[in-house]
Amino acid sequence: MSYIPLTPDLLRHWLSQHNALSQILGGTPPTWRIREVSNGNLNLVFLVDGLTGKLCCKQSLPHVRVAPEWPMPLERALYEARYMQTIAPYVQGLTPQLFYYDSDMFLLVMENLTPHEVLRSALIGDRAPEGFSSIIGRYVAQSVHGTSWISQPFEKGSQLLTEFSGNTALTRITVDLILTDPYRPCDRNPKPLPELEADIHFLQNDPAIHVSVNKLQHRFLTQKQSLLHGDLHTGSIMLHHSDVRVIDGEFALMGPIGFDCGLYLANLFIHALAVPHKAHFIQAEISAFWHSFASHLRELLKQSSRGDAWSLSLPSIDRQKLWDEFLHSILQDMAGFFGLELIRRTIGFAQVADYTLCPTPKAELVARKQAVLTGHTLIKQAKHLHTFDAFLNLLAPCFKAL
Ligand code: SR1
Ligand code: MG
Repeated sequence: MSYIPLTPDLLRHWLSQHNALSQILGGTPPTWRIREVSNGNLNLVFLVDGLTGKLCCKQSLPHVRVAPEWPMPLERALYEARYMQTIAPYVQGLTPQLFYYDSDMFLLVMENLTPHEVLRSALIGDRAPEGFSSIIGRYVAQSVHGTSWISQPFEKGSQLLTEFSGNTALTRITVDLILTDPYRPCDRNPKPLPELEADIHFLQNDPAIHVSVNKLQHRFLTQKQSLLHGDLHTGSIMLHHSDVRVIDGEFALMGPIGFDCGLYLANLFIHALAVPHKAHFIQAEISAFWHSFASHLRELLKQSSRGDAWSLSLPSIDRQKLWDEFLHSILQDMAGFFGLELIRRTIGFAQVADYTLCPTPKAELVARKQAVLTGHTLIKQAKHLHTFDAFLNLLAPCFKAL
């Protein structure tokens, strides 16, 4: 079949032509229950239930789903498939299984995660269990270590650069929406609450913040440390009790490790700003993420010796110093990208549903102002951070006020 955006009936026909997938579903095609459940910004998503099994089908559209006037190449599905295949050996069980990729239809067929729910919805509905962030910390450590120059010969890293450097359409979204638009007047930025206009004017006219944002742009584009998920927010994670899965790797690219960390933590933090009584819960998740990430990464570094970076053996004290410096630079990147994500989710094109939890317009304004102020502080202070506690201290004024 050549590319056509799917409907439930077209998908039923397509699935009926693919034996292995039809067998997973069981029964006959007319008995399959197919529901469109698209709710992200970009793609079509269908859930299919059969007699004996179920599937999830995700297809690229030739435009942004929520903004049909914004054209978007279809190849993002290919990069998502590649990302899933590349990291699967390192993150055992923390992603859905990919069953099939159709390069003509730009269609992924994968494990249907039920009764899992999207972490952002679970947080909003107050159903997220404690401790999920330790698992995300492990996921990030395993995926970035496995695809780094430290754990594998440089030829493999070069191959990853080749395989993912073409993901320019989605990287362009990140460059514009996260790293640029909030800091300049731009038609894509939605009209802000009037009370936020002064804060935004300041962000768009402060040379000191522009210097720091410029440096983060440069790090994002030049520090090809590992294969990143590239859009690791609470909408890119599904869970059911302790079964946590990372989904939606279509923004994958080689980049600075702190980018995945910063995006994830900023989205958690916004939830605490919107729902102040959950501040302690969120603060514990933020700490759990970092401690899990850092300890798993150290453990993996201890085991690895196959990379062309760090290939020479060192006395233990020098090796520890090398790891400390590595984690330290990840922490600084994490803080900077955390600040950028806080700001773009608050005043940029793709905002987050967590703010709808604020009980009054006044409460929402306070939450948004705190996000902008904290983002501003983090972007400027990131380079001066030496410990995770110092990072937490920059968030502390908000946590204390909540
Ligand atoms: C036009 S896409 C907007 C946002 O949605 C995705 O989930 C990414 O976060 C992107 O920045
Ligand atoms: Mg997504």
